[in-house]
Amino acid sequence: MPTNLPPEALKKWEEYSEAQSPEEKLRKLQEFYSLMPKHKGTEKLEKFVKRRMSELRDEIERQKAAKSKRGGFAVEKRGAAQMVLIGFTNSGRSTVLSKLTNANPLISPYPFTTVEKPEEGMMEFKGAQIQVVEAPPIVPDGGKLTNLAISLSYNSDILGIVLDGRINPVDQFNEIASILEKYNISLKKPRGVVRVIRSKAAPGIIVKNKGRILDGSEYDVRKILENYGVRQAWVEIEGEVSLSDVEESVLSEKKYKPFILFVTHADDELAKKNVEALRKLGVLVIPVDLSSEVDREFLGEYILKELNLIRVYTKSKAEKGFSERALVVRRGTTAREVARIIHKDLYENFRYAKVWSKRLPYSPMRVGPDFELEDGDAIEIIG
Ligand SMILES: Nc1nc2c(ncn2[C@@H]2O[C@H](COP(=O)(O)OP(=O)(O)O)[C@@H](O)[C@H]2O)c(=O)[nH]1
Ligand SMILES: [Mg+2]
Repeated sequence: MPTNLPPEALKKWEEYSEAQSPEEKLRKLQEFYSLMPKHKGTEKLEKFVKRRMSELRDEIERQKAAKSKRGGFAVEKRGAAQMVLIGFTNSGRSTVLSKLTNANPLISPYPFTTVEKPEEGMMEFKGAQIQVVEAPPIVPDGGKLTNLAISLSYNSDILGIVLDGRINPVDQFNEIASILEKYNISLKKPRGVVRVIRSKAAPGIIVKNKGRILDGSEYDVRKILENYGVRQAWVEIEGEVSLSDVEESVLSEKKYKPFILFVTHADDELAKKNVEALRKLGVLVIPVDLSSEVDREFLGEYILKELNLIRVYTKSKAEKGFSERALVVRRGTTAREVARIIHKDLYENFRYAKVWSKRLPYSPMRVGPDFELEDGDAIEIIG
């Protein structure tokens, strides 16, 4: 563990953490590698460094290739969260995208229509927006398209897995899950989760412990992250986790992704049976057919909940009503943190806040800086 690293190695690690381009990151990491002691206690770190170096090399290569071709495939995130639609060709990804958003993707019976550039759109629902991106199709044998779909998936917040209801979708689902697993994307929710959300908006390393740390304290968690060069982040702990899980969350490339299943051709008789079979897996299944609508409100709320996000409506003294657009923040965000997001002055001069909410005995209720907000709360900050 980097705790016992010599100071010059630690310094290099910091430089690596702060480096912006993959080229610079690779250079710093190579220097770090030559400075770090190599023994039993640093095995995990050594393995990580090697893997990371090879990933960075790949990334540099990919960037070069993309530049020479034009464009590239990263889709910049917008809205409260990004859902990437993946599935085999012709499964109905474009159809789902057009049901959820205002996007007008090319829908065609010919395989491999969506290849050039990912189509995207915004799904609007009460107060918030979720970005929906259609990935290129997954091809069972792998290859360029699959790699693009995987890298989009890896960077997404949640996956929408699109299955053709007529062709045994349980098999399709298992096949997709095992392909994802090969690329370090796991669909299985672990018993405990440590989520490190790095953000310049975090005033330091803020630990939100909703679970239990089995072999240490929140202080230990902060120390470990500091040692890995994390300075500003929200750290969410759910379920039972150990300090080694905390370390893993920074070192490991494996990522858990929540997902939703969209089953197309749902008005087909066979598909109806298949939808029931998928529901038995205990996951959210949204049936889709050409003639009915998808309930965006329900879907949007489900996604926010899955991602631990809440909508908060704000109001300033000058305004009569609350904002139509919600501020989407992490669950457990406090009144004072909301003030910080709105304006530095509000944060510094925070006196108290008024909160309107159905869950309170009366509204508005006067609350202090540490009051934790819930989905749908409305708040006015008094400075
Ligand atoms: N009847 C019916 N046709 C569908 C459904 N979903 C997709 N399709 C058709 O299947 C073909 C491929 O759909 P598309 O959305 O382009 O698939 P993609 O390749 O995954 O993007 C198109 O001809 C669609 O009209 C559905 O739920 N019902
Ligand atoms: Mg398509």
